[in-house]
Amino acid sequence: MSVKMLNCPAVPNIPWQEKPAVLKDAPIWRYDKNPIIDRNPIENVARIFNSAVMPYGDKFVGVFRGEGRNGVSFIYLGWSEDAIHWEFEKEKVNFVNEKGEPFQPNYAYDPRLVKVEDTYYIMWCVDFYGAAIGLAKTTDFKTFVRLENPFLPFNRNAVLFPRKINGNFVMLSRPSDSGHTPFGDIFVSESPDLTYWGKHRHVMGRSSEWWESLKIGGGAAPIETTEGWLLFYHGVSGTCNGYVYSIGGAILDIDNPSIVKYRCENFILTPEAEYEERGFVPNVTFPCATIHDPETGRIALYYGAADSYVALAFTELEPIVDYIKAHSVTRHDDTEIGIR
Ligand code: BMA
Repeated sequence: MSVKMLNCPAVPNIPWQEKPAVLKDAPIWRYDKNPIIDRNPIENVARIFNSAVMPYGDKFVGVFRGEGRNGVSFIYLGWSEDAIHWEFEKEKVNFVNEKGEPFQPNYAYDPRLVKVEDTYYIMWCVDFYGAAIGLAKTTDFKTFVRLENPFLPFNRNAVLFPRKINGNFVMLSRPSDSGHTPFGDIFVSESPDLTYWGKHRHVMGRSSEWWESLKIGGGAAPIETTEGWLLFYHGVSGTCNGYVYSIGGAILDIDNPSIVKYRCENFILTPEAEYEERGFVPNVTFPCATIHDPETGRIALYYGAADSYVALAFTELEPIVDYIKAHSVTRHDDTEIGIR
């Protein structure tokens, strides 16, 4: 392998399925038993989607967006032996503040889960007098301590990098409005302590490519590679029949992630399967996590499908990086440092 993953543990039990021979030019392929999480997965939870998972010891853990029968989303914890079949805890995650007192959000959706050093961080969309970013930490998946909300409303799609860069925590986010946000670019911010955030930089904007011409947002936690940070993100087009959410790929500079080195002009996955095209919100593929193995270069990408299911797709490091580079189109907005 000429491209390598850096600073991530081996995951010998990564879920995997070989690329079907019929698939010629697609860099990524769906698990043939998708969706992996069906409707009504927990009592009083109608749908689980847009959720994040990661290895934990020799098992897997996940934070899941469970939308209740009352239409409100909270985060549920799940455990798995194989990262495909999941057992969920019946009660939603109960957060506390730093004094140990209950501090439950009014709602919580689209969680991401990222380990930095010895701590696991969850970031999600919280009600902070409007949609904004919630942040919490855990070391044992029993106690979840909420930290300061990092950004002012309105904001969504926060994704922490899995290690500090130049001594600071680094987080992607997508400033938004209070509704369904018909615009949006990805920004990056830094913090020495996860309380005070600054050095805000523009990473990349919606592009002239139709599939991501309306808005974009960070997806899975970036994977550190010898080519830069590999980012799977979502891109949205506004059709006459509503939004369509596809998955894109980009590679960010390792020391200055506001600089986009490569950005794939093609989507790498777009709603095609029935469970992506049909559901509570049709035509949504929404990436939130990867499990990846540096030994084999295998990547398992977890995405929400049609706001109804969790689905799984596979790719490999070298072919996906080659594909992104071969189809890369960057603009000045992408490659500049991102401050004006
Ligand atoms: C976005 C978010 C996602 C959702 C998507 C499509 O605004 O709320 O959770 O998947 O819309 O409905």
